[in-house]
Amino acid sequence: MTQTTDHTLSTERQADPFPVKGMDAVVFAVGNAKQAAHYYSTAFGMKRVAYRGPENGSRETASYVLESGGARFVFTTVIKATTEHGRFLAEHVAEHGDGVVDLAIEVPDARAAYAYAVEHGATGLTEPYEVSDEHGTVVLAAIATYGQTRHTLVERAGYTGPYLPGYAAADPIVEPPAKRNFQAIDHCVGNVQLGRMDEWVTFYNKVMGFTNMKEFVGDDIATEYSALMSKVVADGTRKVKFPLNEPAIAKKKSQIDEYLEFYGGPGVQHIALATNDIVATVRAMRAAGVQFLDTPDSYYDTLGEWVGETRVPVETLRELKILADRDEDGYLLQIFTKPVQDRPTVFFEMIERHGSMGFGKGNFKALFEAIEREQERRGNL
Ligand code: TYF
Ligand code: FE
Repeated sequence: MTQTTDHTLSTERQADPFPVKGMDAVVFAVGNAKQAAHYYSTAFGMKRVAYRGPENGSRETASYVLESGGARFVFTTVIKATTEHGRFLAEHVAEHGDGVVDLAIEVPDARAAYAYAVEHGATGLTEPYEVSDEHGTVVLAAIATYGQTRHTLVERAGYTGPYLPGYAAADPIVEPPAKRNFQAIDHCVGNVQLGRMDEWVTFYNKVMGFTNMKEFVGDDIATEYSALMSKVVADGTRKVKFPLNEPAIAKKKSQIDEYLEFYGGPGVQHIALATNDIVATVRAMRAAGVQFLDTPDSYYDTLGEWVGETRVPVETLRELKILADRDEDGYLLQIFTKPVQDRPTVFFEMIERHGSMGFGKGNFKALFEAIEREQERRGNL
């Protein structure tokens, strides 16, 4: 009996050396978390569920926890830096502007995940530790990834509180929309320096046992029009997907170079959010003032010929500037916001998948041309 269980466990471990449950949270360090939380509530339709700040035991930082279905964002700011962590956050905002400090991953066993990662070459930032309150116990650990970004490994083991011990439940900032704009984090993209993409792909292969997905932007596409190279790594269940970009030496200045220059190094470029009604989502977000990249009409003139039947008529896609792509598994609809802060750094993607596991390869030309038009408007091309 015991032997059978042990055997099953060990073969599961062999099959997936680094089991993950999914993305736990995307943590942003920002200059003004109160206003960021307001923007993501009113413009993205997220719902505040928890808060931690001077009113409940944190004199140094204020953090707002917002959710939309299974997607969780945390906005943290420094009120008065007194510890190393506070100084780190303050410096992060000074150097990078508003950005992502942590792509937190939920794991079934944080101690095992941390041990595996560090054994396979990860830099440990925080050794596993327990935090408890009346809702239960959580185990946390953290490892470093590209730039100043980290992965906190979160073991929730039945924890029932609104976020983590130390956080109090909090009311929504505004009444959330009747229909949410998105329900999950689809993928999180990192920009790394020229020539470093493969090192980071290998990092995720070794440290987390992530495998490469088939979609990538190679030399051919890079020099033609994209000015970047890209590969995607994912966990065995494809719940956590991390594309990695590096600049390519092309005719024009790479959008990745623009990011690296203004972010001050590698970091998270975009977060893709999964929706099951991209038309309603884009209408609601546009009405709330979110700006999306433009797509020329000519894109829609030929779209129907190659993309085939989609849930949304081409005329509606044209009206809202939504992109579509098809591969052997199905199709996807996607759209990209402009950068959401003054620096041309972090942006978002809204994505509605119908079978396709890809990232919109068929749209790379149209998309990268749209990004370059924006780069030109900023004087960075
Ligand atoms: O995540 C992806 O791979 C797609 C395509 O700067 C993409 O969303 C890649 C690079 C980029 C913008 C979008
Ligand atoms: Fe994407």
